[in-house]
Amino acid sequence: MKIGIFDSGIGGLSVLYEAMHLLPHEQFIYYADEKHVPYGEKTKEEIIGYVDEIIQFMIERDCKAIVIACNTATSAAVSIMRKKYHIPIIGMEPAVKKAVDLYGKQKVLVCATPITVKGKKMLDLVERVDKDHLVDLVALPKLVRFAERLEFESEDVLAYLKEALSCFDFEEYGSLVLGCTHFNYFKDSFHKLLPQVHLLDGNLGTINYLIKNIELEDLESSVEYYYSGQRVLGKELQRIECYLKRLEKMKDIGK
Ligand code: DGN
Repeated sequence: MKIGIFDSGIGGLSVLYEAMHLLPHEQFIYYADEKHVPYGEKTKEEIIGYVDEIIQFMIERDCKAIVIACNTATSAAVSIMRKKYHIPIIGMEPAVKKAVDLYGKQKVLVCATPITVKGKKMLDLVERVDKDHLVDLVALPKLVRFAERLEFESEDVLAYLKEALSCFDFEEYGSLVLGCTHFNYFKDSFHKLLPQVHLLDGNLGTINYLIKNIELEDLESSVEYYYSGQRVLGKELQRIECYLKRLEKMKDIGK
């Protein structure tokens, strides 16, 4: 059987990337809901509808477990989907606890989409782990659009980040949590602005949690890609290759 991984767009490829390394004998379906990206600008009800459709799609294609590789969709829909379906549904958990545990002598900056930043899931998580009031939250909605048009290193990206983070005194921060899977493509820009800060994402934790919840198989590794239900083939696969190469380049930055 397969493992389904999905996101509103290509952010979740960073989770697939991690999964392919940790699970070299599994078969994957990756689904980018390109028709509805960015989820961060949709209503909760709309997101629940999209997520439900994708999970049904994956179950029909023999998935034994599903990873919602999107913090926004996790925040809006994971608990409802877990009640509805009886296979493991794994959500994203921003690495806030890890940041506080490892670097909690200094402040922690958590970046995500507006829905994630304001969502109950995030606020509960911060309340649970941030005993010393070290955690600050900031929404960076434009990064998702930059990533979707393969714009990673432009002056505009850096200018946007500078402006959006201008109210924070970088000297006070020891870590920055990437609370949106699309943000993994911009580790070099974050690192340029905050060179002394450790960058953390929730991908490893998510895949480790997946591993605990599935029966592992010994299959020939493969990935099928879909854009909102349409199989991605031929030339379009090259775009995905570009994204995966970019992730390879980012993997050790800010560790
Ligand atoms: N990649 C998604 C996340 O982790 O929140 C964001 C997607 C979006 O559409 N805003």
